[in-house]
Amino acid sequence: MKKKSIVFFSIFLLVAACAPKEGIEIRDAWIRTALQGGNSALYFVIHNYSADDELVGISAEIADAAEMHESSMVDDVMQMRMVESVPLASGEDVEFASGGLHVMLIGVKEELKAGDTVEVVLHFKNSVDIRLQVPVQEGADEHGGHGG
Ligand SMILES: [Cu+2]
Repeated sequence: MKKKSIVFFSIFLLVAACAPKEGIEIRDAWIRTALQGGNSALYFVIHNYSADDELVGISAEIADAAEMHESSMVDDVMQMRMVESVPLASGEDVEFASGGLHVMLIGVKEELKAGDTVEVVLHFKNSVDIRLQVPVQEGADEHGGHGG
C-alpha cells in the first residue's frame, strides 16, 4: 500500500502589513457659514503620499470665485495675499487653517448654513482632480475686513 505523503506547503508571502497609501488625501475639510453674496472660506489638511506635487487651483460652483490665500501677521496687522499654487512635498501635511493658508469662496450664490454640504474640486499639477463634499460649519469670521 502506497503511503501518500502529504506535503504541507507553507507559503510565506512577503506582504507589507499595511499597503502603502498613494496619491493625495484630504482630511478635516470644512467651509465657514456665509450669507448669500458674502464670502466664505474653505479649510482642510492635505497629505501627499506620492511624489512632490502642487495644488494649483480650486473650483466651487457655489461661489463666483475660489482663490487660494495666505494670511500672515505683518506689524500686528493681518495681511492676505493670493497664492497661485501651493507646493505639496512628498510625505508632508499642508494645513489650510484660520490665520494661514485658506481658500476664499468669493460671492457665494446662496446662504451657507451649518449642516449644508458644498461640492468643491481641487486641481493639482500632477495628480488627478479631487472632488469633495465639504460640510458647512460655524466658524469665526476672520474675513470681516477682507473685502474679497
Ligand atoms: Cu482670504
